[in-house]
Amino acid sequence: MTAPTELLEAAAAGFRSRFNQEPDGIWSAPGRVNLIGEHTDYNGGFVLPFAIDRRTVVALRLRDDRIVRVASSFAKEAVEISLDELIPENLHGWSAYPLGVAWALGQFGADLGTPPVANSGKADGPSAPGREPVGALDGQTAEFPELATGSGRGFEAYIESDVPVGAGLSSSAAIESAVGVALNDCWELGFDRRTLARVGQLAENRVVGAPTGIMDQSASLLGERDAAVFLDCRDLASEVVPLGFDEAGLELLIIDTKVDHAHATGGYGDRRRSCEAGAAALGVELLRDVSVDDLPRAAELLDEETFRRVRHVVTEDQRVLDTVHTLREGGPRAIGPLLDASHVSMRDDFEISVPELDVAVDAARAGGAIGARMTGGGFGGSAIALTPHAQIPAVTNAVLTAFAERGFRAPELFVVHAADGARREK
Ligand code: GAF
Repeated sequence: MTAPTELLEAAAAGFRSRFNQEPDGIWSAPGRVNLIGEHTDYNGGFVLPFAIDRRTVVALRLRDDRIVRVASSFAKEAVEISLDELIPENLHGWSAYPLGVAWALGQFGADLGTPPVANSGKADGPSAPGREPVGALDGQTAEFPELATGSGRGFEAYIESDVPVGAGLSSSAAIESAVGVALNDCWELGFDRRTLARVGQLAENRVVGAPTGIMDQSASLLGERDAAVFLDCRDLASEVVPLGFDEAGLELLIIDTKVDHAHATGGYGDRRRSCEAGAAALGVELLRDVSVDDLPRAAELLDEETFRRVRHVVTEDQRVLDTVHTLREGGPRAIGPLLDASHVSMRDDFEISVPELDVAVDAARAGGAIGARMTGGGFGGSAIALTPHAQIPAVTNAVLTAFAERGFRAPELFVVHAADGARREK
């Protein structure tokens, strides 16, 4: 982990060297880890992620014309585009994340000064010349904001980050959230954090092309130190739930399996479609509306595979509620069995685990973790192990040994702490 001041200085220095100017300001947003509640967000259910102490930093300056230039420490070339050409079809590669957010802000009401185009006339979102109305994402019932104004001014941005890429810790949501708060300030849009989360989700869905839910951006924007974000993904109501890991002598260990995963292709979208098919067959809009008591009836109505997908989502929603209750009533040492049960459900019912994740979870438990599960969208990425401080060396050793025995690529293990969400730094 890079010290925050070093990251800020690196972003400012990177900005100066690329653009020969001082930035107007510096903003940052964290990655996230999900404690529990997987593949429940796009089903309108519950999640319990937290923002982590790994951040993405954006140095940004408004220009007097309509040119946008973005650069970063992880790409050789700066990308340049005019606000007039800012449409999803023109955005590719890493710059699709920051530029997608600028586009999505326009879809949510920022007047980017783009020329008027025919309005599609849909009534379920804000409407203004120059943008398509945004439909409700994932059946979210949160209100749309008032129309915002924007300056229509171009900008230059330089991005630096110490959120690991590909580890399932939402490096993409960290970019989206950091750019979202930066442009919200500079363009004086006045959007609240929930709206900025939806802006990030829209960029991810329509520009990057990953059919993901609202969890990652919400954690990055709403996180608080030493606490998790308990989010109802239907109405976006959230509560901060203290974790109490420190007081209980616990650490959250990340086990990055180094197995690549991508949500724009493959299994993530398939699982989403299974959930939608299950909901339709059960006559509900979202699986959130199915309870554990409804499962026997669901078993009669659904084919075997769809039933297992539905059972994961329904029981996972309940596990999130149980985890929040347990954290409040019994403390974090009591949530181990819920984490373990979540992993089994993802492995056997939702089938999104991979051998490396299963080995990581089993070895961590054998080494002394009090609960472990894969985290994030699955098919690779990281597992988490809730571990007594004194057991960290034993758990680390157990995981490294188990991976070596199976001939897996060596994983990376590190501890994360719950941190504050996106903010202006300077
Ligand atoms: C990924 C997605 F981006 C989230 O929206 C969520 O669905 C998660 O996978 C699974 O819980 O991180």
